[in-house]
Amino acid sequence: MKNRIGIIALLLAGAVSLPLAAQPMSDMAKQKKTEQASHQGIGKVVSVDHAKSRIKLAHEPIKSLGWSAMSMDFSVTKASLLDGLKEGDAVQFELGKTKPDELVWAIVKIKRN
Ligand SMILES: [Cu+2]
Repeated sequence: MKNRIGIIALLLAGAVSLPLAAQPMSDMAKQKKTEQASHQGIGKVVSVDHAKSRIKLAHEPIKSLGWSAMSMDFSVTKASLLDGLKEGDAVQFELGKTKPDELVWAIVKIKRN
């Protein structure tokens, strides 16, 4: 009798935990896809750190990442991407969501009203 209750408990635990275990896996797969994808952003240069190959941008919402508008730092793949960029410039940029930072691999000045 005790064994049977144990087996029923195991079956119940399995039935409950399986769907829960499947959830994070599909989220991880989705997240990996997002990280590899390229995303487009528009924003304004807040500051440029040429020595560290970093740029702070006040960007508009980026729907493909689910981001609202904010100011944040980005690393760039090449220091030369930052050449000619200065505070206040309007820019269009392309980024990937990587660890530990979002990485900008293309950035160009744009004209905005
Ligand atoms: Cu952001």
